[in-house]
Amino acid sequence: MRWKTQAATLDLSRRAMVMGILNVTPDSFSDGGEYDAPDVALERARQMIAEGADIIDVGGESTRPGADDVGSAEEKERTVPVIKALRREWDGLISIDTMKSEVGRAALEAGADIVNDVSGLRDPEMVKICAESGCGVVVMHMQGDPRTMQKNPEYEEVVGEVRGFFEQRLIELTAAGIEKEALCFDPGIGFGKTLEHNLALLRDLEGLEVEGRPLLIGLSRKSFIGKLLESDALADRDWPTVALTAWTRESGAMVHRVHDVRPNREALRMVEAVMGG
Ligand code: HH2
Repeated sequence: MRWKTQAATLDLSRRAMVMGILNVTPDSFSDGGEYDAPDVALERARQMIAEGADIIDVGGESTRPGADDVGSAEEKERTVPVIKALRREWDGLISIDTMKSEVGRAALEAGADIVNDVSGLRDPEMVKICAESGCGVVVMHMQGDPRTMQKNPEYEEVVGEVRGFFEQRLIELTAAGIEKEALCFDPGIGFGKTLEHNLALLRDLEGLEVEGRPLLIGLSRKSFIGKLLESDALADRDWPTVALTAWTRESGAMVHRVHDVRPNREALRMVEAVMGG
């Protein structure tokens, strides 16, 4: 299994990748406001790289349910200086977590390698930018939009519907000029999904694989973990995250978007050692 970005073609056949989350936002649900100054953000990125992150995912807009919209200019101001500074000192992979084409373009110009779009590239201009640049692309499934998505999500059969979305986007995006090998799909845990929907998706990750494209999973510290634990404390969500990282690796997820890099990376290596091959 390969994933192509303009910088490199990544071999994902054996070793899964860790995507470390760098939220340069004042209001992200789990770490908002902690890393929103560029030098503090850079320091956090260095720490995640030292812990073994393969990708640093820079985000300038919170997508938590009910979050306020941020303008493109502000989102660029938050993310571009961090990407530029990180690019100067690190040759690993940088992704930009954005739904806005203007932000995507500026981030790629600043040195990002991957566009991570939780809307699955709804903006046609984003499709164009990705096709022209040859960047890696994460296409995430979301029912509705961040402001309203958790109001009353409904599916007849969630796994089939998410898979259908991946199949359709693969056809549309490749027809628009994005290489198939650049695509990575993500079921969007918590994005327009109830606890039961999230669990059904996690239970059947194999059922989500489309044409050999890699699956990314983002479940780190998400609220369904709090629901299962019957606890609101974010600090309680890190160990369950590691457990689910191991589970999802065994089920085939090859990119893991996490806050706490080291324990999740170690869990991946343990599972991979047992799986062999
Ligand atoms: N989840 C969040 C943000 N971006 N991208 C992908 N591909 N998959 C995800 O599951 C995903 C994502 C939400 O988490 P976080 O960034 O920690 O919080 P916030 O949205 O508040 O910034």
